[in-house]
Amino acid sequence: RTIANAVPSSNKQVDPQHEAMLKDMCFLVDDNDKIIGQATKQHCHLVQKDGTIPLHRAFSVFLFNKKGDLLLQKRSSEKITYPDYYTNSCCSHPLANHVGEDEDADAIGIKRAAQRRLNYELGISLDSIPLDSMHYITRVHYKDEGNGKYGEHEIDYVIFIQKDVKLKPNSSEVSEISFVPRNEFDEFVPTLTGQWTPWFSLILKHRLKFWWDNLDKLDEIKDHKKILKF
Ligand code: DMA
Ligand code: MN
Repeated sequence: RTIANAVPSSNKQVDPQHEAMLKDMCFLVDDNDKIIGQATKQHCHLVQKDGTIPLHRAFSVFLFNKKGDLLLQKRSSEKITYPDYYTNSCCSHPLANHVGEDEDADAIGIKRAAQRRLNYELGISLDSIPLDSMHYITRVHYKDEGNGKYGEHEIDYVIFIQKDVKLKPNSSEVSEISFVPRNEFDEFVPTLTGQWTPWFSLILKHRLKFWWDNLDKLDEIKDHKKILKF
């Protein structure tokens, strides 16, 4: 099994679009995921002199097709954080500059943000991923210092979707995609030479296969109370 080239590779200049998105406003949260403020995407990802990174709210989507194969992506080389890393289907942040993405009830704000980014990064039409097709599984708190300049420190909402959708990846975000069957996953991972994002690696190490094996009963395994700390 090889990973398919979804789009032509792009050159390595700092993309003005990615630079502009550094001004987006993310939500700062406390350890209990209560919103305590807002800060630019740049500020939220800059590793401070003392090694701290502001804790902010994020989400990770795991998109499965009807057969139960998981969509993986390779981040484009233009991404400011973790360029060229392999990772799960789609990740991003709810933003203060988008209406309603701070709404906590049923993680509806996160689902709105996930729908927006699935459309932007993977070209999935909004109507094929309605908010009620998204399963909020649980939250994960993790920190990673990245390249020492830009890293991550997030409370990450894990969202599962199982649906056959049409993909049209955005080459400034995603350079490769592949749907991987559950029974080929363990052999497939070592065939890739690049690095995996820390959040994907942690979720894989601690929970992914258990969740994947329970795709048809996600309601039984979801936990909206406890925040996992990896
Ligand atoms: C950020 O993902 C969210 C997680 C869970 C790491 P990202 O870097 O892909 O977000 P964006 O593309 O919006 O910068
Ligand atoms: Mn982040």
